[in-house]
Amino acid sequence: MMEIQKDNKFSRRKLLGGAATAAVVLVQTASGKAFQAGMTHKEIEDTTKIQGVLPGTLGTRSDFEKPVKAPSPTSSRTPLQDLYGTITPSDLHYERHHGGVPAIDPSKYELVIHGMVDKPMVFTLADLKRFPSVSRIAFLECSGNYRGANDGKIRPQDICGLTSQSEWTGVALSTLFREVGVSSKATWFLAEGGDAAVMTRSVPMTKGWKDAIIAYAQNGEAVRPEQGYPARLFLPGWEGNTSVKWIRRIEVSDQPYMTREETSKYTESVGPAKIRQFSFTMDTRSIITYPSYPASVEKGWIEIRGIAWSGRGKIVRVEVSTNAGKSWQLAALQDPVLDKSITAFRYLWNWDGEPTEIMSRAIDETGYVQPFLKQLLEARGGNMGYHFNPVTAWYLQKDGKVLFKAT
Ligand SMILES: Nc1nc2c(c(=O)[nH]1)N[C@H]1C(S)=C(S)[C@@H](COP(=O)(O)O)O[C@H]1N2
Ligand SMILES: [Mo]
Repeated sequence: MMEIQKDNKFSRRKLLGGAATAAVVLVQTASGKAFQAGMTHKEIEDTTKIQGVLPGTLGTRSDFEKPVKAPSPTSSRTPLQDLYGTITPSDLHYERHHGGVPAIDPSKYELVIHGMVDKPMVFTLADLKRFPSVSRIAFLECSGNYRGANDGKIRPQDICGLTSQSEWTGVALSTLFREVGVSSKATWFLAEGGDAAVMTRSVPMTKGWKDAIIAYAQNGEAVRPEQGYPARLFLPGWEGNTSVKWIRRIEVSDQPYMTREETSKYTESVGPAKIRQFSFTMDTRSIITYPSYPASVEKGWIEIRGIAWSGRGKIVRVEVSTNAGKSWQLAALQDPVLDKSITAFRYLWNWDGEPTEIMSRAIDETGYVQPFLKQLLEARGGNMGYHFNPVTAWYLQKDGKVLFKAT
């Protein structure tokens, strides 16, 4: 920050600071050769002295901004610490696929609905788009969304970057159920993907009737290939793996199918000799995204910022502690606070510069309180696995460096 002197003069050099060298790069990459030739450093710095870039066919991200996903062979994590608000830019939506991203020609795409129905039917993409559409903003989260690190050098992206939020648009599955005439005796349906993993999950009909969407759009454009182009199942608030991408078949039944994904995977121990199966709902969670590793902070006013979400409903409260959990303060929630959606929160805090731990915990409309890691490990008999939503703490060192701390 810079103060303007009383005579209203201030140093341009100081105001622009380190941006000067980077500005050269911007001009060269974005606005082409015409503006580079013969221009002095000073002229390039002054954006009022040169013609800017002309309108194009696609927008670009500023060359100064480089948010990126963190990919591994199985997933790619959203850079939560680099984002603002609650909608994840589509190219930064996390990815999780078991057999890679298939290339599906939308003109050949078909969705079959059969089983306990009056009229088995095949829907093309155009057919799906002819039905009345629905849109809703909701988060998606992988049930395996937790990481820790003993050295504290781990970002929100690494800890829980397998969550993202979009506005999803498509046709309500209930509309298609009516179209095919689902039997009143049906209790489950199988959702099958058209990828190399042929991912399959059994879903209770109640969810299908309630709020399931066959989504063909995401944040105003066609669903991205990584998210299931040309259409995916989207089940608000439920573990990500049930939102089957590249959906090609729905079979209606009166029992679950016990697929590989719901027997060998996606079950978790709840005690020493008990396993939980069909644990669909994502629990309430929050994380402070600023300040967080690898940021550094200075003593004085800090706006603590973060996100909270719950698969059970709306977030009603986020509490922040700035003294390692000894006492808790209410954070302000940013509107809109939507059902099964990421909600932004903030808490203004004056740091005295002494080392401390800051943390947040979310409470949803069912009264569920986000647990500490210790509580989760006790309840799960020491097993780490799916559905880990612990309170995340950040340790502020005296030098202002911020490190992850397990709770
Ligand atoms: N067909 C298919 N659907 C799938 C998967 C898959 O591998 N194949 N992965 C699932 C898992 S484990 C998750 S967490 C979400 C991830 O959705 P995203 O990649 O759009 O974030 O998709 C689910 N749907
Ligand atoms: Mo997942």
